[in-house]
Amino acid sequence: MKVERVELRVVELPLVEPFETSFGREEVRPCILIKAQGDGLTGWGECVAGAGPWYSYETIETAWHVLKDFLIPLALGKAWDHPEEVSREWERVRGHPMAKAGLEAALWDLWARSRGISLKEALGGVKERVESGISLGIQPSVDDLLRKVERALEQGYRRIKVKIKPGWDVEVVKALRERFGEIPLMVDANAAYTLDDRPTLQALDAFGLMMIEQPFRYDDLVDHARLQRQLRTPVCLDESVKSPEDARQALKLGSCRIINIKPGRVGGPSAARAIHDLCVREGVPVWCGGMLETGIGRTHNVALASLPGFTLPNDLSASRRYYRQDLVEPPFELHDDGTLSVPSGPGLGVEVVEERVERATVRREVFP
Ligand code: OSB
Ligand code: MG
Repeated sequence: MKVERVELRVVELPLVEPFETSFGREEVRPCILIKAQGDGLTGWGECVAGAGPWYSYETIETAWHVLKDFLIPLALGKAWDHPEEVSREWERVRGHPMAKAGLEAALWDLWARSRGISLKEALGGVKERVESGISLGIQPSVDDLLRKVERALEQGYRRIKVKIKPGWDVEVVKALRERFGEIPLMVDANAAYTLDDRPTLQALDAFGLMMIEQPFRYDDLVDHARLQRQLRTPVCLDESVKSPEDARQALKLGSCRIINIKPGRVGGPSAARAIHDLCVREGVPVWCGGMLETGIGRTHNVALASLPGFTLPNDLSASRRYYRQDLVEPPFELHDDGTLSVPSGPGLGVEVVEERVERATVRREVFP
């Protein structure tokens, strides 16, 4: 195959409700969409870098720069047989996993379509449905959160994740346990704590949580290892694992017992699959995280989550939980059993509605 044309766009979609974490609050989700064309086919990818360097150092601007000036030139016009060959060319570009992941995803879609197979098949997925969990942001009050959780449980979500930060943690979890009993519950700190906060984390340890996600710094492995030795609750790493190599080191150090795999954070579908394979070998459960993706990124994530090692519920919720109108048809709907279907048509297996993409576009450039 050969990529002959790449189109980059920044799109902005209003969220159905603001999403607040320990690092900030989002009301509109901007992202870069990548459309790669070659051999008469089109592939789509989504780059999850945000407006500011809060979750990671990458932003829309840095990702646009790295895509435009380095990654796209290395991909255009070269013959290749598999997307991994192209992404290997990018290894000399240090860091910038979100920029790489968006373009690599488009190449996987293109490649799967060229073979007439679904992304699920292309990646080696086995599941027809993936388990859906919901990630609930920090709310104005505990009562607001209780209402949100009640609604999510009614809808059938298989696990509830709540964002925490100092001052919004033990009391919140206590209220949830009192109200809802032993529901599958976990917390995500987005790196808001330090070793000095161990009393708080020890207190959380008493609530039988499925896991505590990323309590410490976005780049820490050592303090997490120390914490994990002192907790019964599994630590799950998100921000700290930016590559298969980070995952290897984290497991070696005992920094976590679970990994949240986000293709965007780790450099793309190939790296995500490599971390999955490593975790399966090591007996470490994984699940697929999310970055409030539009239907394009979500479809890639759903296909990844169909791999056999994704044994825990994912941050893959129904389209309507994020956006009034998704960019793909059909949108993702939650089945009564709390799962989403994995599309089975060629490539993404859903239709990208270009007219909606066009309406949401605030910037566009075509290469060459
Ligand atoms: O830490 O998992 C996170 C969204 C944006 C940035 C970071 C995170 C999240 C989520 C939402 O938790 C997951 C989703 O897409 O449903
Ligand atoms: Mg997280």
